[in-house]
Amino acid sequence: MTPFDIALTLIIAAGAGSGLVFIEVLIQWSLRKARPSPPPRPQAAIPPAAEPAEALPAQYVAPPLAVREPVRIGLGLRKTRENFLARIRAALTGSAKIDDIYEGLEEALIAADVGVEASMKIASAVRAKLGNDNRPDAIRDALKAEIATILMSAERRPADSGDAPLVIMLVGVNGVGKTTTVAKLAARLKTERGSVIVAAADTFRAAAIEQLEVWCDRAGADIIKQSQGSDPAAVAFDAVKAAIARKTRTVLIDTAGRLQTKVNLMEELKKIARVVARELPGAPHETWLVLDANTGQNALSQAAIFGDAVPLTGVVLAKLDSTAKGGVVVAVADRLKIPVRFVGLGEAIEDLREFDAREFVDALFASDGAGEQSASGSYAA
Ligand SMILES: Nc1nc2c(ncn2[C@@H]2O[C@H](COP(=O)(O)OP(=O)(O)O)[C@@H](O)[C@H]2O)c(=O)[nH]1
Ligand SMILES: [Mg+2]
Repeated sequence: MTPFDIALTLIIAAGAGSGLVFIEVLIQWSLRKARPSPPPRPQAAIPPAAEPAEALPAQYVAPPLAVREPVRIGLGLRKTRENFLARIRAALTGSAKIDDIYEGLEEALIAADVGVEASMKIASAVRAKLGNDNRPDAIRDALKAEIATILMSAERRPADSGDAPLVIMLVGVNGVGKTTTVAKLAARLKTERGSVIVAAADTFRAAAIEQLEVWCDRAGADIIKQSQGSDPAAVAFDAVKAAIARKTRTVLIDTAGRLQTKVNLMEELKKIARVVARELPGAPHETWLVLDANTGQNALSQAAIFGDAVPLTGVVLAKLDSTAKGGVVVAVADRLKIPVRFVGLGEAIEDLREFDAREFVDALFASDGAGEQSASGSYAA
């Protein structure tokens, strides 16, 4: 190769090289144009993009009242039923020995929070009725009848206040669902009986009074309130006085439930009852203990504490929808001998159902989903 050839080769190579570099640059450039640019790295201090401002209402607007049918007891009892029936089924199919069957039944009842005493009583009553008959259907039917008998034995006619306003006071420990129940009752009794006044007699927290105001607004009930920290008995007194003057049909008294200050609380409740009776003899016509269905057997000691202060005429079992231990209804009826008036089956204003022993037992024993249908069918909403 002559020096000229070498020089020529070098020039060609350099030219090709730079040509290649040029082509590479071109390719890179066009590729970058085609690729979407990578998303900007999120900045830690800036929260994720918010909804457009116009999508948010300027003010929270409560959904309209009664947008749907009241919940059915079968639906509310789903958790209790599933748990209870599975155990009953296991007891009835697991063993041919009669002792084992009844032991299994007792366990199923206790697990549903019927209480040891009532569970043993029910199981032995069924056994006394059936003897050695171990047909599952017969046992199931007898069990159902026995539970219904206990529930019905506690039933009582509701109080009648004549032409005067019917005064109902709700008591119970904090958080069981008193205020929610007052609101649900206000909406319901407004439709059934006419005008309602609610007394905001839980004056401990300002938020409690505000909560009740919102509910009353939605329920279409009047509210009598005073400022935070005022005397609850004075609020109740004002409410009854206003109800008499306005010829209001029903007064609902919401009360505080701080059990930490047990002595004070009980004195406060007694005073409310006393003061109300002074204004309207016979009032409060009903005093209902609100129980959280999740509480289980502790419900009975709550009943004892409140029952010592004010004579209880009924129970409202709230939050039955959120427990598998709805059998506490049976324990309450058996031990306290006071009727369950209503059950709470959810957080919405319509989620309150008048308690009906037969409907309850039917729903409890309804197999897989049938409870919802039979309950809705047998009970006008
Ligand atoms: N799931 C369910 N929650 C309920 C029911 N009743 C009340 N609650 C809830 O229980 C909580 C306490 O209720 P509240 O009425 O303020 O209790 P209070 O302290 O006794 O007045 C609230 O979050 C309610 O929404 C019910 O029947 N079912
Ligand atoms: Mg409350």
